[in-house]
Amino acid sequence: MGLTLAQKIIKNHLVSGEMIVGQEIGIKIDQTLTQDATGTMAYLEFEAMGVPRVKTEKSVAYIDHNTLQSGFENADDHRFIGSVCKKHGIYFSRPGNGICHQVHLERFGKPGKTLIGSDSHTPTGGGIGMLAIGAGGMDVAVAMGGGTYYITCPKIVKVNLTGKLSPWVAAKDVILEVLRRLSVKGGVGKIIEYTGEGVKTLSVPERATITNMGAELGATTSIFPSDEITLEFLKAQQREEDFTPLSADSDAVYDETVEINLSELVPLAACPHSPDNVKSVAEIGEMKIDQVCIGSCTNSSLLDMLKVAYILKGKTVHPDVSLSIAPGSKQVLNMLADCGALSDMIDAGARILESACGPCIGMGQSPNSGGISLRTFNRNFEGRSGTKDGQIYLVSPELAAASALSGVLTDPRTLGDMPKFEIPEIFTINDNMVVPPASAEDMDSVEVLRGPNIKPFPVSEAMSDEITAKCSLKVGDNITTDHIMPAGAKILPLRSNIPKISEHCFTVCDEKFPSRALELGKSIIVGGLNYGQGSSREHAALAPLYLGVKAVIVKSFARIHMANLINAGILPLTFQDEADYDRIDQMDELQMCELENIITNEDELTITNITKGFDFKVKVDLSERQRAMIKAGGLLNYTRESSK
Ligand code: MIC
Ligand code: SF4
Repeated sequence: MGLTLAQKIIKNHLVSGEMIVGQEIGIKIDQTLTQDATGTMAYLEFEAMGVPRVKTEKSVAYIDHNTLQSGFENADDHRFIGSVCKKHGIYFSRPGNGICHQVHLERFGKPGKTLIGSDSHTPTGGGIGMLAIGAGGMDVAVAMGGGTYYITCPKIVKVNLTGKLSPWVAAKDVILEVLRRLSVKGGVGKIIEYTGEGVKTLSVPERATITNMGAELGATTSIFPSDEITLEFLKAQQREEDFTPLSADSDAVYDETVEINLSELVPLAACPHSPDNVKSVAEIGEMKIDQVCIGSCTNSSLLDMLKVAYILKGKTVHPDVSLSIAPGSKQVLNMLADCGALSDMIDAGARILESACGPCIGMGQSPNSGGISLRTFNRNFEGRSGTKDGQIYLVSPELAAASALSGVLTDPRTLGDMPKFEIPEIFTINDNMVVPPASAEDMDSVEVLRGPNIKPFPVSEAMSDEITAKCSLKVGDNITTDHIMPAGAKILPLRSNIPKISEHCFTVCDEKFPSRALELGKSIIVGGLNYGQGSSREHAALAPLYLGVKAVIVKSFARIHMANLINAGILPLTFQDEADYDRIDQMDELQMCELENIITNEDELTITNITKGFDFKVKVDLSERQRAMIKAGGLLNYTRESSK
């Protein structure tokens, strides 16, 4: 039986387990990436492991999220990360060099290699045929130390692309269509593999837009074959030697198939407040807009920007619209400047932002009250923009630029003939903002610089045999990590200070949660389906840990967040019968006994609701390794214990 492309890469990197769907497998990791908002924790964890130099083929640390620097905190973090990198063998991409996923695709990613990154959009690398997976910072730290990365062996979904995109219909519309069909939980436990004749019509940046936003499906990752288009891209990046042709076997067997005829797609938008709330522009109808933001790791490539500049050239942004543009990397910005496209954008009235995440993570450019904002980003969760009642629509750069001129949601197909946009024969290469690490001889003399913003991470205790605690919070379906641990300009600078950032935990849902949880001392959270979707931020587990949360009982979990809970030593449980969710209220007292035995040997656990006087069952859906981690009180304790 033939293998799919993802299966081939997994097989080449398999360290433990068997490739059987649903079983835990361990894979060897070739490359890692971190970004600054998750990076400080990841490097503190790496330091705690005591490995002198990273053991990966390439590890890169990017500074792209916390670049506002409105106090000393971000700058402290940048300095800390820069010095750790120098000492321990990690390449350091300085602020201004660009968004991690865009730069990694341009300069470091390699077809057929494995990459894990402490950011959920790491699957961008799937655009050049990498097996690129988002993970918690602790997992990335372990991989840097040469440790194995564990995942549940996923199902493989084939997305068969046929036809060719019509003029002004974009790669963004492809992934929005996939999201419309599969939903934000449709990819959980799955890898999305793109195949078919239509693949050849898509450039690498277009493929990367699609794999990037596969994160919104909850998928483990997404991947395209590595073919002549990949070669052309790598050649233009002067990295021809990194190319390997890769594709699925012709007799590969997939678990599911989705058919998409590119020729039939139309411009789409994800409406507030979920990336799967997708409608066509025609369905939404004429809608006045207040803001347009173009950029983010989903849509900030040179090709995207050239299309935007072409649409804006010689025109003026509508007087009622604020347009901001953040090119994804220094390479993109430089090339836009050199060819005059940047000037076309500035001339039209665009507000040019630094090559960084910026508005995508609420770092500036929050819309006006109730404002309608079209963004080329990948997430439109409630409040993420920094304006609680902001109405965020996710769209393609083409649609965004056309609408910025007209002031209303505009179908870009009304723009007339579309010229051919192609990647250049050669990109401008200058890696002068990537600082290489010190040599093995010099590394000992490098001093790690820690400012007052860098606080140690919370220590978790070994699991106790009984948990009797109140439900400090009950939440509904599709709770995102932006609900659990909000980001934005005010909170992001606290990422290296767990006690401080915990004061904001879940405040989007309930302002009193942090004080209530602290007062209770220990507690349990109850939630619905797809709990913890979205980002990889382990702060969404570390803050609850600091606030005394011992267990989370939900209808289902998102992949990365569940792994982060286990890494933090918090017990993740799922309802056997979802109807029991309705029988529990916030502040009910719940009791779990004989945990030592049950977590070691059993697949289910009976919990007593002491307040209401009934028992209910939950699933203990954990691998042997995860059970050992929970008992030890998290990954760091487990690693320490197993290395004794
Ligand atoms: C995001 O897009 O939500 C982030 C900010 O990039 C996160 C990482 C973080 O919270 O630092 C992600 O996607 O993992
Ligand atoms: Fe940055 Fe936004 Fe991409 Fe996250 S989704 S890495 S915040 S650009």
